[in-house]
Amino acid sequence: MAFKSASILPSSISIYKEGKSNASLKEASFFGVSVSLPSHLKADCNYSVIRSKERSRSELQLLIGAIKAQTATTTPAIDEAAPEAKKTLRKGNVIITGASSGLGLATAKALAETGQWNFADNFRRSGMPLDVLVCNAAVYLPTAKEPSFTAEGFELSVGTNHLGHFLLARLLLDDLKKSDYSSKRLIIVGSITGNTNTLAGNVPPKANLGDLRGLAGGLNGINTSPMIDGGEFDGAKAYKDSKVCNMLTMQEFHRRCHEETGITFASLYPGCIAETALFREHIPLFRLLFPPFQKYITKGYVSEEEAGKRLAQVVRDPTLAKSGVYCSWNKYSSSFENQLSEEASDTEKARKLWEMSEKLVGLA
Ligand code: LMG
Ligand code: PMR
Repeated sequence: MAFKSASILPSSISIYKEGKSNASLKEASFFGVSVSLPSHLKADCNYSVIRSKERSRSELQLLIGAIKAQTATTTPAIDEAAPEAKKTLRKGNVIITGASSGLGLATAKALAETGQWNFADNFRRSGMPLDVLVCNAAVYLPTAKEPSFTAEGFELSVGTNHLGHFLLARLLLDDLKKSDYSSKRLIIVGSITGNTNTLAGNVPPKANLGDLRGLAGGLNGINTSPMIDGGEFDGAKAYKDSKVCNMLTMQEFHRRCHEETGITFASLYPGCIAETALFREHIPLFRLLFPPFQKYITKGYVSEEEAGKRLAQVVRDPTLAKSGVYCSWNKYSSSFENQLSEEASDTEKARKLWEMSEKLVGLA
């Protein structure tokens, strides 16, 4: 279970100081410690814990991996046979720079595969409070002909974009509960492309979770389909499906946990970030034409910087503290509570998705 949990976590976790929250994630990670784990080889590395106060020197030393490159931390097993029990009876940390690929990644992977590394535990042991969790990492594999899989055998898009977030959010919910911060939030990034009540959501292939039969079977592509609805693999659809899962999960969290915890659960579509590493797998022609298409034709284009400011608003703006909502922005950059598609607001589907997901990630 430990391994299962650890290895479907997103590829990195960055922690950085206040004052950077309006900066782009690139800048923010300058002060960050990132945790890379094996199964999201291509994931964007955007789990960020924005800290509201300066920390003590000793805490800051934890952040000593203030290194721009991708960095991994892992934790050794408890060695019960060791005589110096005090020194070894806790999980330690290792920082590996350059861990988004190559040797660094392979090392982080080897450590994680020992089954003893689990970021959530590690974070808890650091004693740092968690006030806001942003689940933003995502992969998009529009040109893949065949599915690829996480270490646990889940189709990679849904494994990364939904199951990884679901597990991380569930594991860190207790930490959020304990926080004494004035406005605790859990944010899961959604997308217009998962919402079939929009033009963008009607561009084929359309999101559709069906009766979740593929998910129920474990999305492993062996004895079951790699797609949630049980259909043939389609990378673009898998991404859109995963975004429907994100939006459903946010609402299910709201229904199950908001009243008791006071945590704000929210999702958003920050606009079409047409120039982003999310499209690294797309064909070059798409990457060339998509930005002008969005800028001059659909007018849905936003820069990474503007999108970052929007997400930062959802993290900290007191006027965006309502729970259970999906935020969007109009052409004047004013936020509003947007309407989700029928499927993305289906309460029964949300419940089933929650229950199946917790089984798959080993929480039930
Ligand atoms: C699929 O193709 C791929 O097959 C798949 O592998 C994956 O990549 C997937 O979504 C990703 O896409 C999608 C295909 C669908 O799109 C294309 O092939 C077109 C690519 C377009 C890329 C953008 C570049 C556009 C270039 C235009 C030129 C730009 C020049 C800029 C210069 C500016 C200078 C001024 O495409 C189609 O199937 C075609 C038709 C799709 C239309 C979809 C619209 C459906 C509308 C339905 C409306 C329903 C009503 C909805 C209700 C709304 C209510 C509000
Ligand atoms: Mg889309 C108002 C129209 C609109 C918006 C806001 C988006 C957003 N897109 C729109 C329309 C269209 N797109 C139309 C009419 C087409 C057919 C030409 C089209 C095509 C298209 C493709 C091929 N669009 C795409 C792709 C992708 O590969 C992107 C995708 O689906 O990624 C999953 C994409 C997107 N369009 C968007 C947004 C936001 C995306 C990126 C998805 C995301 O950021 O989550």
